[in-house]
Formats: sequence, C-alpha cells, structure tokens
Amino acid sequence: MPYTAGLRRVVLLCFLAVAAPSFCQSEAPVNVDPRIWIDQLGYRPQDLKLARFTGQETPFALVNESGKAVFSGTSTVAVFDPLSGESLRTFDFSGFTQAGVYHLAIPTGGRSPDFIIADDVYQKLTLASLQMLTYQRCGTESGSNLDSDFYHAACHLGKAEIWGTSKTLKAEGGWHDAGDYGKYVVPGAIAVGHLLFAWDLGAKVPGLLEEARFELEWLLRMQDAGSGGVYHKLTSRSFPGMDVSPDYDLTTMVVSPISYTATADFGAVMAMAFRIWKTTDPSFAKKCLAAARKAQGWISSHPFIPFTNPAGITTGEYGDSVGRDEALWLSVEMLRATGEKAFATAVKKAVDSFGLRADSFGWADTGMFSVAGVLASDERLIDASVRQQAESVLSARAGQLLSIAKASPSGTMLRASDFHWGSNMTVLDQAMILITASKWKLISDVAPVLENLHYLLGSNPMGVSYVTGFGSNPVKNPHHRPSIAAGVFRPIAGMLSGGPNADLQDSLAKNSLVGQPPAKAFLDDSGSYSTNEVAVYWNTPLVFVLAVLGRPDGRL
Ligand code: G3I
Ligand code: 9MR
Ligand code: ZN
Repeated sequence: MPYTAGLRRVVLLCFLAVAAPSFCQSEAPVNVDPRIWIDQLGYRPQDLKLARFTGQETPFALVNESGKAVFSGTSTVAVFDPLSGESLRTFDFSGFTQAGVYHLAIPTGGRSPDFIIADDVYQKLTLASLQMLTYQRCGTESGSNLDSDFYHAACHLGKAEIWGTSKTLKAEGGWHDAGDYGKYVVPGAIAVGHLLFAWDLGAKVPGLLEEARFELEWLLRMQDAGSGGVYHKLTSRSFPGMDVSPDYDLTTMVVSPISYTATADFGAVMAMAFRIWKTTDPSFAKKCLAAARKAQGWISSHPFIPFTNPAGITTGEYGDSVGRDEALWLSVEMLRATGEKAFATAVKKAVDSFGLRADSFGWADTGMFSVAGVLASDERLIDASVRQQAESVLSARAGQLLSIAKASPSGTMLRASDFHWGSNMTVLDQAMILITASKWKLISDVAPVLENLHYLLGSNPMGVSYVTGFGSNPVKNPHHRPSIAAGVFRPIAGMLSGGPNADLQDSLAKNSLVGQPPAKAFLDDSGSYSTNEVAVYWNTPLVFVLAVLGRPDGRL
C-alpha cells in the first residue's frame, strides 16, 4: 500500500510512541541493520547529516543514549546507485545539531550502530592517521608512545648496495612504504608534499612537521652527491614473507638507479621544505634548497626515461610514462622558494607547451600540486596567463566533481570508473581538489568533501570503516606485515585501506570478486594486496583532509 502523507504521519506517530522505550539499550546493539549506511565515527553538528538506506520507504528516528527519539523524518525516494548496485534512500537528520551519542532507528526494529555528533568527532582519528607514519618509521625501534603490541627493534640497519656499483649507502631511515618494507622516493615525496601542503593551508597538527622531516632526512640521503640525481628506491630484491617483522627482515637492501621522477619529486618537496623551515631552522632549510637546486640541475640535463625495475629487483616499481608533470611541479616549487625569474620562465614555457592539468595529488599524476603551487605563488612573479589557466582548470575540475556529487545518491564525487588500486586515495584526492578550489574561492559548496569522508568511515556498501581501529566495523585484516607479524590478531590503528579495486589484481580478488559492482570489489583479507593494503601516501591525504577540517574555524 503506497504511503500517503496522512498514513505516513500516523505510522510516524505510532512509531515514535513505541520506539523510544524499546531503545533503552545498555548492551551493544543486537539489531544493527546493515541497510543503514552511516559514518561510523559520526558527524560535526553544523554539517549536512545524511545516512543512506537500501530498504523500502520508511520513517526513521534519531535516538539518544537514553533511548529517547530526539529527531524524526522519513526516507527520501530511492535512486539507483551504480557504484554499489543498490537503490539508495536518504535519512536526513541535518536539522539536529546537539552534541551527543546517537543512533538511527526504523519501525521494523532495525537500527544503526551508535555514532557521535560533536565538533571534535574526527580529532582522535586525525592524530592516529598521522601516527601511522610513526609506525612506518624505518631504522629506529618503535617508540614508547606507540602500541607495545607492535613493538619492534630498530630495523634495516647497515648498508644498502647501490645497484650496478660497488658503492653502498646507509639503509636506515624514512618510512616503510606500505604493507612492505620498501622505501620509495616517489610516493615518499608525494606523502611529504601532502603534509607540507596541509601545513601551508594552516593545518598545524602537532607532530606533522616532525613526521615530514623524518622522511626528508632520509630523502636527502637518496641524492647522489656528484650528479644531483636521486635514486628511485631502497628495497630488498624481492618482498619478504608476510609474517616477517621489520627487525627480522635481514635481507640485503638494494638501492635502485637514479630516476627522473624521483629526482623531480624530491626537488619539489625539498623546495617546499625550504619555505616551511627557513625561519625556524635556517640551516636545514638551506640544505634542502641546495639539494633542490642540484636536483633541478640534474633534471635540466637529463631526458625523461621511465623507471623500470633493474635486473634482480621485483619490488614495487612506481613506473610512470610521463615525467613533465613532475618537472613542472619542481619548477613551480623552485619559483615559490626562490622567486627567481628563471623558474617563472620555465613554468610559463612548460605551461605554454602542454598546459596545467588539475588531475590529482597522486604519485603518478601530480598536476594538482602544480595548480595549487601556481595559485599560491607571488602574483608579481607568476605570468598572469599561467595563473588564469590554473584558475580555469581547477574551476572546471571542481565543477565536474560537484556535478557528480549532485547527481549521486551516495552524495560522493565517485564514479564507477574510479575504483582502481588505491581507490580510497582517489576518494581523498577528490576532497583535496575541492578544498583547494574552495581555498581560492573558485567554489563555495564543499559538502561533498564530507560525503567522501563519510564514505571512507562507514557510509559505503561494504558497511566497513576503511580505517583500522576506527568505527563500529573497521577493516580488520589489512595487507600489512608489521600487523601480521605482531600476531595479536588486530592491526595497528589509524591505517587507511586501499579500498575497492574493480580491476581484480590479486589472486583472491580474481577468485571471489568477479561481477561485483565497483564499490563492492573489496576483500578485508590480508592476502588481497590490491584491495586491502595500506600505504603512507594513502594516509597522508587522510591527514590532509582531517587536519584542514580540524583547523580552528572548522571551515573548509
Ligand atoms: O588508473 C588506471 C586505469 O585508468 C586503468 O583502467 C586501470 C587498468 O588496470 O589501471 C589503472 O592504473 C592502476 C594504478 O595502480 C592506479 O593507481 C594500475 O592498473 C595498477 O597496477 C597500479 O597499481 C599500483 C601497484 O603498486 C602495482 O604497481 C598502485 O597504484 C600502487 O599504489 C601500488 O604500490 C605498492 C608498491 O608497489 C609496493 N608497496 C605497496 C604499495 C601499495 O600497494
Ligand atoms: O606485499 C607486496 C605488496 O606490498 C605489493 O603491493 C604487492 C604488489 O606488488 O605485492 C605484495 O607481495 C606479494 C607478491 O607480489 C606476490 N607474492 C606474494 C606477496 C605477498 O602478498
Ligand atoms: Zn625498516
């Protein structure tokens, strides 16, 4: 029988009269309804607060800890969601803004898990997502401030062979990349770039600069003193076993040859580091700028050649078929650091040749770093046409993302074509793009930033929070050697899983995810590295978004 307005009101009143007493639950909720998708951490009071529902039309109530229904409404019309293959309705409880612990309930007795409404709902997660980097530190024993269940002694000490030579360099330092113990300059520099960009935007999270500096100090050791070129990575020849803790990985470490993209990314973040430390630590800042200049010198005198693994090395490649985006980013950051006309000329020449691309803050396509850098540059230095192009490409990209979100029943900016390896970074990359556009007043609507965050924290068809240790149903089995080797049957907290990957790129995914809708192509299994690994440069965009959200005024 179709709901009429009057019938609906009767049902709602009956439901509210009955609902409250039955929600005086002290024990953990037993009737959690998986059809209700929510941010399992919660919501900020003044933000849009929408839950998704895959069932039939229904009234709903927002119920407080004492079981009292404090807000009510009715689900919206169902809209098909191509990401999940479900028809989604929405429970809109945005009108309620009082801080507290709540859950959503529907007349059938189903309910959501508890969640929080509070201004600081993401504060603990912000610090934990940054602390993931501390857990990834190489060369030091895990600190007393970390969870003792994951204690390890200092790892990867001694010398690493430089491939193809008889030379060596110190193996320790920097962050282990991900679920493996390799250290890779390209993603490591990108991760530092995310942190320093957040700092540039006024997100002064305690410990953020210290963490970035730990990686920068290792990056400095990866530069060849003679040529200024930067070695691509420092890894074992092949990946160690999944049950090997960092301090028990005694395989020989090998430094892979210098690469164009490693050198350019290295130079860009060294130039950023000069700007950020020039008043607080001038000697470190000068060291970074000198290294950036040497990297620039190498880039200017070498053609782009894509990096491929050298013989005998089978660890992560981070290959890239295009190097001009990295070279442009380096020129932009050198201009910001030095104000020298030569770099303004280089930027204009590159932009006139192949334009600016508001593509991503990712490890392969770095165009958004250049767009953001151009917009932040001194207007007296940057060519007006370059700045205008940066505004234009970013406006177009942000407008496209907003249109996608507006049309999406999930409220996110995601499309079915976004679900590749590391899709959860894409979720955050889109948020970073919107935040950048908002910073330069190119857009005003930033609600999809929060919707993308809500997706990561539970409002998704898997019903999981993709951050370990956070939410009522967090990812539990990431592809992460330190967590597995610890043998405590839980992972280190605060790590973002790579997320659904419709390309089915590991054997478990190939065996069990065929035919799944893109946002369901996920396995919470430590063997599924193409859907469930973690990585420092997937966590740093999470730090960026949370840190910017957590700025004193709370505005984006
Ligand atoms: O974006 C394209 C898409 O347009 C195309 O349709 C699709 C077809 O397969 O490919 C997509 O590119 C994928 C790319 O990730 C997206 O970022 C590639 O297939 C995929 O192979 C590539 O995977 C990379 C993976 O290493 C394998 O090389 C991931 O980006 C990268 O994050 C991951 O990095 C690993 C390190 O090698 C080792 N340490 C762990 C780390 C995280 O898993
Ligand atoms: O653990 C490795 C992970 O960090 C990489 O992202 C992934 C893809 O390169 O490879 C993982 O290592 C697996 C290897 O590729 C195949 N044999 C099993 C290894 C552990 O799962
Ligand atoms: Zn190590």
